[in-house]
Amino acid sequence: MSSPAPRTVITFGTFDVFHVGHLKVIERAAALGDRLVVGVSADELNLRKKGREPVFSQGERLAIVAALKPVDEVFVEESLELKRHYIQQYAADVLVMGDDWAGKFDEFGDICEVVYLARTPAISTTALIEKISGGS
Ligand code: C2G
Repeated sequence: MSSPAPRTVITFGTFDVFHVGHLKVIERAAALGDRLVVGVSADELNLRKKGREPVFSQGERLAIVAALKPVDEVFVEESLELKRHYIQQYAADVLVMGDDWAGKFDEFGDICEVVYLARTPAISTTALIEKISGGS
């Protein structure tokens, strides 16, 4: 008897100034399948989207995410518009995002399951940067 095909989960993020909220979403995403693939957004994409460079470069952010136990594979997310392509390229069965993105990726429900997980409260890269730089 053949065993069922492994279930691939994909998630995306910047993961800048890596914190426990990032860890939790990655752990919970991994628990939804057998293999976790993470798209780490490119420096260029961040600059375009947020108007500032990330604190850590894409090479550093990729290395941190790739070293996590629940992560099987990482790649650079070059554009937000390429989500469908990445889901297909990595043959993902499930797309997981934090619920700050709720509803935004429902269109991919035709090719995979789309799951939004509750964000970890009271922690964000922006708040950390402000705290570290003495802002609050
Ligand atoms: N996250 C979380 N809890 C927090 C902070 C972040 O669960 N307190 C989750 C986000 O919801 C997201 C992941 O951690 O699923 C990565 O967060 P960001 O690095 O802020 O990613 P973002 O810049 O929103 O992603 O295609 C999406 C892009 O790559 C951008």
